[in-house]
Amino acid sequence: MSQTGCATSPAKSTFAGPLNPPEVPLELLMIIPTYNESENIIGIIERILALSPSWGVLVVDDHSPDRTWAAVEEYQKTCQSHVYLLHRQSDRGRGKAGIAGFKKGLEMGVPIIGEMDADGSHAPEDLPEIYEKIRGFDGVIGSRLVPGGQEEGRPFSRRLITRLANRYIHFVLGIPLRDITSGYRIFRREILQQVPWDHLVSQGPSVLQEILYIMFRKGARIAEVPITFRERVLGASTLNGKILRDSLGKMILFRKTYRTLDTGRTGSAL
Ligand SMILES: Nc1nc2c(ncn2[C@@H]2O[C@H](COP(=O)(O)OP(=O)(O)OP(=O)(O)O)[C@@H](O)[C@H]2O)c(=O)[nH]1
Ligand SMILES: [Mg+2]
Repeated sequence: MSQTGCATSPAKSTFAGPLNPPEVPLELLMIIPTYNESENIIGIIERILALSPSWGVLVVDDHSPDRTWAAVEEYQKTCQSHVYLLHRQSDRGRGKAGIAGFKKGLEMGVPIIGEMDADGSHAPEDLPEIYEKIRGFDGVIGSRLVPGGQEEGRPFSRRLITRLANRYIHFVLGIPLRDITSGYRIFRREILQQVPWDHLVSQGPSVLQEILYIMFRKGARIAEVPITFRERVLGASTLNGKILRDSLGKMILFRKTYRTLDTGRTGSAL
């Protein structure tokens, strides 16, 4: 496999592109953090690649015991598409994986960078509409909670938690979006460049809200597009009650940390 990049920290993280890189320039890079997603990852990659030759994926795997990273490496040998792998061998975590992915995407010079889950909850087929919407905006969120948005196969308790968590975050941080907990979103590199990636407070999933809050304090314009969110079918969830409580507890810390970031104009959403 050809190394199209270099290790971000010696021997702990390796970055590689496809064996036969495509000639078409990369316009959209979707970061997919993975941990034990070997049953899901190749299907998701293929569904994204089928949408446009100038769209690609960056899988950020934390040395999954089920060897998700090895499945991606095998795929890179045969495909002629923008498929990249950041294989992190220490420092496990959804939050840190996302941060490493955005930093790598910025380093690669990609104009629009997004993130989504590997478990099928975020349908690649919603991506064209999300991408289309970014004209005139700094970012777009795939939203379950705007008109037209849906959740399929989710128990009532999970739907309730999503709604209560969003109300709480909205109350504490004042972010004018409905689905602040959505992990399906894309951003322009100009707004991503304003995020202090090496100094974020979050280590876990609350990084999703921390990034959005920083962007809003800096005046970002973010839109929401309805999506149908589907409950995971294969593999196991990594979310638990402790992670949820820790994440929600972080919102007050974000408020204290970033309140003074205001650049004079306030972010808006449509
Ligand atoms: N790299 C990396 N990815 C992770 C880690 N934990 C979770 N992920 C990935 O992050 C995404 C979201 O994780 P899920 O376990 O589906 O969590 P969730 O979507 O909040 O919870 P569910 O609704 O139960 O699916 C998936 O693609 C996971 O594989 C981790 O420690 N490292
Ligand atoms: Mg999930």
